[in-house]
Amino acid sequence: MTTTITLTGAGGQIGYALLFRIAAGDLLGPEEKVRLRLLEIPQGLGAAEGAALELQDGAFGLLEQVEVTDDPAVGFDGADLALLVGARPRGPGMERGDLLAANAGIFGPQGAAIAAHAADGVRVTVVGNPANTNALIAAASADGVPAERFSALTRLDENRARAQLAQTLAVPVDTVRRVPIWGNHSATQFPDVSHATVAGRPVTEALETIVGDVSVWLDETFIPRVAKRGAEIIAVRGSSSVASAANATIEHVRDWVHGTDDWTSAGVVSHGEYGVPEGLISSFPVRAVDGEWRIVEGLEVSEWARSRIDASVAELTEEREAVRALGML
Ligand code: NAX
Repeated sequence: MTTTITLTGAGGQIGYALLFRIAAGDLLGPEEKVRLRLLEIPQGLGAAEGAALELQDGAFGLLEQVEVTDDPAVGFDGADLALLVGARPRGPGMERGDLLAANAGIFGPQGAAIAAHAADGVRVTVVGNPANTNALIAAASADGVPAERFSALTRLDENRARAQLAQTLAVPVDTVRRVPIWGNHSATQFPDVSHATVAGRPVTEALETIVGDVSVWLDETFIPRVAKRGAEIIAVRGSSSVASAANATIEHVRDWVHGTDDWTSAGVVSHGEYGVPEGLISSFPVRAVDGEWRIVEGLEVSEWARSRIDASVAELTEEREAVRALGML
């Protein structure tokens, strides 16, 4: 079988890190052939074409075809999976409203092109920021494609949270499980350790002997560290997260397609779960079953967690209102 994958922003940094892993089979496994459609804006075509030449030189057995285009109708043609990575970054002096409007101008038409040209079962992952609201705009513009087929990346935040816990507890990262991200992929996000386990034991219990007052550590150290990790990477590296973002994107899409054996996090459409207003694309604890994200329901939410979730969801509501006020939703 061959899967058609459309990558927007293919000439950018994350695009470059993603392409070779997809071609090597990291996304869909060693049996599934892939056809890549690289969608860019005219200024990014050269970089995408260069990446396509390098893909050719990789002589990847799974890679059937690579097409580079700046036409969304061609780019999304027959797409089974769409990875929307290209976005407008915040420029100097740009207000939040300007950023939302600029991105609505990208994700609205892309949503419409997906509805018109992609394969029937298309699944869309939005990485480009502001990821949750961009996903909302794309979904709203994709007539006839269920909103459940759109999701926003918060897996990088979850991976950062699990890695911080593993480092603090001095344990292998894969023993730390169930650390969902709630809300927006932004500084208001809530990485939640309430139900997390380390080698089967509650993380909060394991933390007590190491950090002392766990709630103070969570509020003052852990949550800010995870929420501001992107800024930390920029400060240290001189450039934003790239390979870790590509890795999280691979894990997100692979899990969506192949299923999960435990919880993970993704920005998915709310049907009112946990009091999140219907229609928002908010991050939740999720499982992937039969190619669909399923929100993990029935979890106990403490008053403290509730206030954290509410604050991030309030920001998502404001973003939706701002886009509506611009007449773009
Ligand atoms: P780059 O600036 O390196 O690349 C972006 C590429 O997108 C450029 O080549 C540009 O020409 C292209 N592009 C812009 N508008 C386009 C359009 N309408 N159609 C197709 N292509 C278009 O950024 P990069 O470092 O690759 O980051 C990409 C996006 O990921 C940014 O919005 C960034 O903020 C976001 N991130 C999201 C993360 C997440 O966890 N959700 C984490 C990493 C990253 O910060």
